[in-house]
Amino acid sequence: MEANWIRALMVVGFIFFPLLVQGRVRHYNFNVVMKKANRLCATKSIVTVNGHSPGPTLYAREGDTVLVRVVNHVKYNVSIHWHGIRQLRTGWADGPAYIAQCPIQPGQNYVYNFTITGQRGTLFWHAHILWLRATVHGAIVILPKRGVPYPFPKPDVEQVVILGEWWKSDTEAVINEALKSGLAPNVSDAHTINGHPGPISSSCHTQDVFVAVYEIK
Ligand SMILES: *[C@@H]1O[C@H](CO)[C@@H](O)[C@H](O)[C@H]1NC(C)=O
Ligand SMILES: *[C@@H]1O[C@H](CO)[C@@H](O)[C@H](O)[C@H]1NC(C)=O
Ligand SMILES: *[C@@H]1O[C@H](CO)[C@@H](O)[C@H](O)[C@H]1NC(C)=O
Ligand SMILES: [Cu+2]
Repeated sequence: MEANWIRALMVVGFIFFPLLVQGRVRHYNFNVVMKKANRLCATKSIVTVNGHSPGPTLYAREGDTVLVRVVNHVKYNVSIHWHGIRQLRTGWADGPAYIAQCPIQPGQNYVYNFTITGQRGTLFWHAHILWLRATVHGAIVILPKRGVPYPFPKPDVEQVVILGEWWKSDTEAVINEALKSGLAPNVSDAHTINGHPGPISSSCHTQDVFVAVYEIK
């Protein structure tokens, strides 16, 4: 009787222990699409992930496997780099175009498949071809394994802050002009926090302001 119990426990352990150690699989869909954006009293079309810039925040725990299916709906070749992620035997998921992979061509897709090992904190992802990273970027939040505390007191709230830049001109036109002339590319028109330059102009700043609402318990 007792032996049966032990055997049953062992079977359960063999099934669930690897799940605990290996972590979960996190699925994300990145649709690379054009989107009209209004900043600094001007509208232009930008390359985005899922219509947002910055794009979606990836959440994972240490030990999780991340699967990101990137579908390219724009006219540019695209690749995405997972900045700071250690690619252990998954070099083809790292992202730099023409270094780790051929870029994803218009109408094509690619699945990035990597496991997060031995690191936690907030990193970021960005396009790794042309100047698409100007608008194609976002955060990766890696939480400790379940049950493992932060190495500091638990914060009341957490907010991802992404510092960026905004050009009124098309950013591909900016870099192409620089490559042709051999001069430095034009400097940006504003710095941004989470994609918003702030209320620089008095009249039309509806999309220029970043707002965060917190409820402190
Ligand atoms: C797009 O990438 C493919 C390889 O994936 C390459 O053959 C092609 O020349 C690239 N197109 C442009 C416009 O760079
Ligand atoms: C991701 O990679 C793992 C390990 O190499 C493999 O077992 C799994 O089938 C891959 N998943 C997909 C969806 O490509
Ligand atoms: C770069 O700046 C110069 C000088 O202001 C301007 O004439 C040019 O149109 C700009 N280029 C782009 C691509 O916006
Ligand atoms: Cu990078």
